[in-house]
Amino acid sequence: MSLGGKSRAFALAMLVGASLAVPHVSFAQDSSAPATAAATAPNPNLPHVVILCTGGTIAGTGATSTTTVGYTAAKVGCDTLVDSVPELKKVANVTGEQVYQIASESITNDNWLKLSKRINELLKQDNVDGVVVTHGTDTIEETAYFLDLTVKSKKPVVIVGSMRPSTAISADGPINLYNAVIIAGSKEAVGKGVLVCLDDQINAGREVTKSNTSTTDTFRTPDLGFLGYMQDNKPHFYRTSTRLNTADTEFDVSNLTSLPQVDIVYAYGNYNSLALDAFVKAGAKGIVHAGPGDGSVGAQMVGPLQEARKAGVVVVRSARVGSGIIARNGEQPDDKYDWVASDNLNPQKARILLMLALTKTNDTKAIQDMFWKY
Ligand code: DAS
Repeated sequence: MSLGGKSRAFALAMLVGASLAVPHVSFAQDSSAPATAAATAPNPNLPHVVILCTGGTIAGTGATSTTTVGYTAAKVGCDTLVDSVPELKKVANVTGEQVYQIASESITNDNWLKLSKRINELLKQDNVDGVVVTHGTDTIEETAYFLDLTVKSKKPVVIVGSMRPSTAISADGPINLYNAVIIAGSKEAVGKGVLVCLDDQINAGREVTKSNTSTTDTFRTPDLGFLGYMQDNKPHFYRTSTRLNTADTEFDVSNLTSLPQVDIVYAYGNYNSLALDAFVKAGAKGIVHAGPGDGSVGAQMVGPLQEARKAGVVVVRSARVGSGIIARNGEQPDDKYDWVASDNLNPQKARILLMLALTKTNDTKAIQDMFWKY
């Protein structure tokens, strides 16, 4: 571990301790207050980036500097997290807000609505150039797609996390946060949709998925690849997503206090309709079927899914395989059964789009069109 790294981990440990005593003055702990420039006079030559903290490993602490699993996520507060990377102040005027403090496997629809509404409030402010969201890695891909569909601005929104806790040797959080702030304040990232950047790789929020339980390069975009690199303090883009996002989407959550219930039925050999029947009985408005192969459906499940459709539940066929297009009328006669094909969205992302689609319509032709456009 380099001396710099050792001193950083030590500094963070000190900050974690100190932050309990002295609340940092330049961070709006109350996320309803307008973001103001940091306590020190803002540098007019630097962008103003607001860091919204939500928890996760990037805010996690371990018992020792070599603890990289079995640590506690969502422990370090936003101001301490930001203070532990003093280099941020060289690239942006940063202000931070603690929106919530959770391990992201526990995220809820209410968390998503609160975060999207806060980002939309901030990006309406002329003095805010971009937003970074620090987040647990487990559901970054879902939050990223939810925000890609509901943030009504072309300004950059970059979601960042880490695979090692903040107290670990070679913690990846500080460099990931530093890179995310640079991207969020950059002109190059404007209009590219919500982005996810860990391990120097810039991915599209719509396409990225967590592909490994523990490695720092876990975020991948299957088949299509990431959009570009972070290198030497600059984003280098080589492509952009072709799908509608952010300001070009039809979804508006500003007046929503809840989202329609959509559940995922995971398919496997010898499965049955117990889970599906329970979801429908509990009031699910949509079901995503995570089938093997090209979104295949076991013969024993076709009837129960048809019954769910007849009861008014919208059925979307996705696939558990992780990449590729779910062909409409491929493995199943979607036209005949009035089902929807998820295009290349994995089940957890298809659920996000179906939830938002159901805030607009129950019409399956209109919903299928949304799966082709977003
Ligand atoms: N439990 C994980 C989460 O909060 C920790 C992490 O990887 O961020 O998503």
